[in-house]
Amino acid sequence: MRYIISDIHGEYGLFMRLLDKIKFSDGDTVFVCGDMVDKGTESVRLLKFLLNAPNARCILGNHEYAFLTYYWAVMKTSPADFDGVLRNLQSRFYGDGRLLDWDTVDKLEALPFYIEEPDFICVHAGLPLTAECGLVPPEKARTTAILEDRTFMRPDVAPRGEKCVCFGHTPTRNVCGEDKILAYKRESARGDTIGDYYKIHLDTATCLGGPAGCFCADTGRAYYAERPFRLRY
Ligand SMILES: [Mn+2]
Repeated sequence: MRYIISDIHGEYGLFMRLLDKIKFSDGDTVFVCGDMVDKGTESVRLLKFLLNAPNARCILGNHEYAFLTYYWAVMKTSPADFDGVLRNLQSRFYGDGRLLDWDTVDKLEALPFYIEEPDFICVHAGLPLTAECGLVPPEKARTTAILEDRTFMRPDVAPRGEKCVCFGHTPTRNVCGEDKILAYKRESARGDTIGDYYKIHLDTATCLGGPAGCFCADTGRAYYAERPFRLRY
């Protein structure tokens, strides 16, 4: 099965509980639509797991991109002091930053901005639309639009594309008042496969006390792992 998730934000434990819940195994694949890091306390642990798992496919979110931008700036000022640079980068993560190593930094730097599958596209925030509400292909979209654009989340934005667009970036509670995955179904489609949807908004506000949630591309079902206790902000 193919599962899609976004905006885990350092919540390693909750993410693992979600994998347990869906009985994630070697034959499955998880697609992660960015923002794996920051806010939670286990960003690096989560990165190490995801960037080394053969059946996890990840893209950059604005939080990873901000980290890389910082890294590139630091490298311009002190490129020879590798130990110093790594310590500097470690201090940028709240919680488990000391676990950061060069292998993780290099793998992060190699991540793409999008993933395109035969029936869906993963981006972090969205894709621009043409005047006719068609999707601008991800290879032609500006990276800032892919990473930051908040237009795509609006319920009235209904792209006419063959492929379903999966995205996160903004908690769905801002759209519907609940921490749940919003899957927008095509008219008169059954909904039991991802091709029956035109877009799927995946950010369940995990960093704000919400559950971790994922969508199964092969059944059209959403799964959630709730926290053992409810945090309120
Ligand atoms: Mn984001």
